[in-house]
Amino acid sequence: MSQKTALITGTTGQDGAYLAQLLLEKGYRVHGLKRRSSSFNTGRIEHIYEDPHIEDPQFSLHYGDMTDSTNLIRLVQETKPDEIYNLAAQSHVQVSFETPEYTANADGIGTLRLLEAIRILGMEKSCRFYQASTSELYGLVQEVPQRETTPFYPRSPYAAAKLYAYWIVVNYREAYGMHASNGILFNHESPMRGETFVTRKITRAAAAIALGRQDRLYLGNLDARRDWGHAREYVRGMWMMLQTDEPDDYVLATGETTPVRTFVEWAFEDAGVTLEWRGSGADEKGYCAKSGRLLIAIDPRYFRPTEVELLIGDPSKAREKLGWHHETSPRDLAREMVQADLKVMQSAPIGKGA
Ligand code: NDP
Ligand code: GDR
Repeated sequence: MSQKTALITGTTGQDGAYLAQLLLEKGYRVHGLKRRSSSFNTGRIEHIYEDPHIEDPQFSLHYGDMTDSTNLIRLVQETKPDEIYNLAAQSHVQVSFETPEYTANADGIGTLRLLEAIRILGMEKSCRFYQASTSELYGLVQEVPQRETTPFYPRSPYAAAKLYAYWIVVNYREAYGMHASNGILFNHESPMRGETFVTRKITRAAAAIALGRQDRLYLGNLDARRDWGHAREYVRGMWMMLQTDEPDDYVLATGETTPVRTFVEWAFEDAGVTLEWRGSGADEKGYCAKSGRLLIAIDPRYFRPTEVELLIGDPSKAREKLGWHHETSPRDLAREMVQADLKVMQSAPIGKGA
């Protein structure tokens, strides 16, 4: 069997890094799209980076951007992928309220640009397509647990952009017979998670506070509930979706939901810091250490104009049709992330995060 070639957009992100590694292990030739940045943005893929000067490198990076269709057409033409994984996105929900037009452009129209590149090049039948869709599509609760048939109700510019991307993928599948699939993935985290997403913000702060390197952690809505799984297991599901005879849309989730508040408690317990609850609801003052020092405070700036209060996914379809299942529980995920941050923190300075 000839070697398969994959193109990953968003390869410098959390999922892109795990997916590139998985595909290299499976013997793929992997091309990754990276953005031009004024400082290095390849920290997550350093361990799989290959010097482009070596003969026949298996992993190559190319400059590009989801807002530039000329670039995307050329990239698809040059790399001739058997599989495209579209993971690139402005992926921060709160930031999407600040940059709604850019988010729509990169996350929504960017997906269309990539699908059109495939079509313009006549690759509809030879190139399979994975779209990084999201549980944020469910937004305001319509049904619990959420599954492939649950109605969407986006609650942010990010989710609205991803809604367009979801439907344009379905449309290109139906209109042009493309093998194009949406993975509706619930939150997935790891030690490589971006530092401004809530889990990583918490595990980094728990580690830093335990080591005496940070005084206080400011958070927003502690009552939101999320279905948190491990990113390494979710990228395996992405690959599985492109190996099926027929394209389709699948939920990947653990089926367990946890309040942000509980994740805080787990992380600080794992870092060896004792918390005591002070006040609740409107009187909420946060958590303090036994000494009485306030360690966690609520900052309204982290509340979103419209919130997604409850996510819990039903991954039955992926289990039955793909044989996919999660392994890491949210509790174990928190432990792994805290341990990793304690290790990093002992050898590197801490930066400031949103
Ligand atoms: P990250 O934010 O870690 O990574 C996003 C990637 O997209 C980065 O490589 C980033 O580049 C790149 N990117 C952003 N904007 C552009 C652009 N305009 N052109 C090209 N590249 C761009 O996200 P994750 O890895 O966590 O998520 C991967 C995908 O899955 C995203 O589409 C996200 O919306 C979606 N998703 C994520 C979930 C999760 O829980 N992690 C759940 C469901 C969906 P740079 O490194 O330079 O910033
Ligand atoms: P989310 O992830 O919005 O679900 O999107 P995030 O970790 O940002 O927020 C989860 C929940 O925590 C609450 N929260 C805070 N969030 C952040 N970032 N910072 C805080 O200080 C804070 N305090 C409380 C939020 O209000 C929210 O309810 C992620 C992204 O990866 C998306 O790209 C992806 O599509 C979805 O997951 C599924």
